[in-house]
Amino acid sequence: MFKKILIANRGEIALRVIRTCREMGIRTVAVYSTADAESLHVRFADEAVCIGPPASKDSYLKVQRILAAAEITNAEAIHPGYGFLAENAEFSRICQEHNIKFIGPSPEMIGAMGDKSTAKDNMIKFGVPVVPGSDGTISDLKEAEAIAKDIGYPVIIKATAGGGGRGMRIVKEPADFKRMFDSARSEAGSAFGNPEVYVEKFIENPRHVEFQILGDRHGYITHLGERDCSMQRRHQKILEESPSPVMEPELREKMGQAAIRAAETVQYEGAGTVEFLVDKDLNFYFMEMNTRIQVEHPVTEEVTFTDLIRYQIEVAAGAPLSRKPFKMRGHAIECRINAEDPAHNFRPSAGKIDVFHVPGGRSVRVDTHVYSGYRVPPFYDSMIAKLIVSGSNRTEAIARMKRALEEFIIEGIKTTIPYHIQLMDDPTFISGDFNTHFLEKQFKFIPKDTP
Ligand code: MV4
Repeated sequence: MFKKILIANRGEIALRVIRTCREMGIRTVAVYSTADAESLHVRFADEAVCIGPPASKDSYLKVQRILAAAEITNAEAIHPGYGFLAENAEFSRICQEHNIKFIGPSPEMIGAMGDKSTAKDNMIKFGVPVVPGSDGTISDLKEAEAIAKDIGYPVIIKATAGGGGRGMRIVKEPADFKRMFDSARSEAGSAFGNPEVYVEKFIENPRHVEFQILGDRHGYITHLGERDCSMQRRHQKILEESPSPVMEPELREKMGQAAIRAAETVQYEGAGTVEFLVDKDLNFYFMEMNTRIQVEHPVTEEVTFTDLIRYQIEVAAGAPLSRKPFKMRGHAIECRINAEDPAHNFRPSAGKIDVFHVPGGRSVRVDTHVYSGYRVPPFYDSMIAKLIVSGSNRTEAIARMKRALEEFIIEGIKTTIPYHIQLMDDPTFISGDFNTHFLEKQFKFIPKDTP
């Protein structure tokens, strides 16, 4: 087992990794920008190395500085968390070359899954269901229009290098196709340096359901059930839960096996997530595979009684996974608490937190790096805490979440807590019958007593 791990990240996920390392008796090295000197990941790590000024590109994305920090502290492995360098093939390769174990995907796995059209083609070869569409990418307009006509409108054009909705266009009718095709290609070109797009049938009102996967070096791959991430706004997840309200044992078995096959296409090692779209008839389609630990991993931990970071570290060290299937029990929900003002179009709200009181009680978990007196820096993403609750069923979990949100006191900055409190009372959320468009098209947040 590793004696020392460097955590190439900040915020709650850096702290999350440090916590597991401490429980495993592994020493930790934090890296931080000058804006994060007062963050808890710096305080709770055994050692900390300042790697530069606030801007991510000058600190958390500086490969050479992070490697230098690992070398001077004799760290044997690097955990990248999520975001920053977590899915950077170059960083993964350079770690390999410096004999530092990257606790994440190999450059090959990042390459195979990072290109969405290639990933989709591999899925077809391995019998994983995908949305009907073009065979690979297409650059010829006439050819693309013919395919769109063939699969039937509406269609969606997607950037092969994309993700998170960029370079994506929904086309309702043939008259719009040329304009959308050109703009998708040009947006993809400037955003990703790769204009290639592919076309597929647009699935109306889908749910986003993703499976947590673990693979070991010995070729064994298993899943830990699903998370429903349909509660999104502008491609940002707001709330996640496990199990999915639409899941039944038979569907879980089918989707779980498809997710395992998806991971097998690249002999996946480590923790990963296979995303599916699920339509109203519960047909499911592979979307993409994320080769990292995700923000929402705690809901899986709470229903499977596991520590996913521990598994990541163990399989990176070469340990085999147990062949016993994971069991799920109860229901868990996570609300992302962002330093944003939901009354003003979610504008960022950085600044000093005067009071930070976290909820407690049974089955309530708060993953956060902040505390009373902490200053939220304006340079990074706005998530300041994750509130995760569990219960024996969904109804109990919702009631507990509402109670915990009401106990959460954050003064000095605006947060998304009031938005989540209203969501807990929404009949559509409570019914479990919602899709990825619900938050933007249906849910209306009504600000209370804000000037
Ligand atoms: C789709 C789709 C409908 N049909 N693909 C959005 C980001 C990327 N991960 C894929 N996305 C979508 N792909 C087909 N063929 C609808 C979406 C989509 C979406 C998916 C998940 C969560 C929120 C979404 C919001 C809008 C569109």
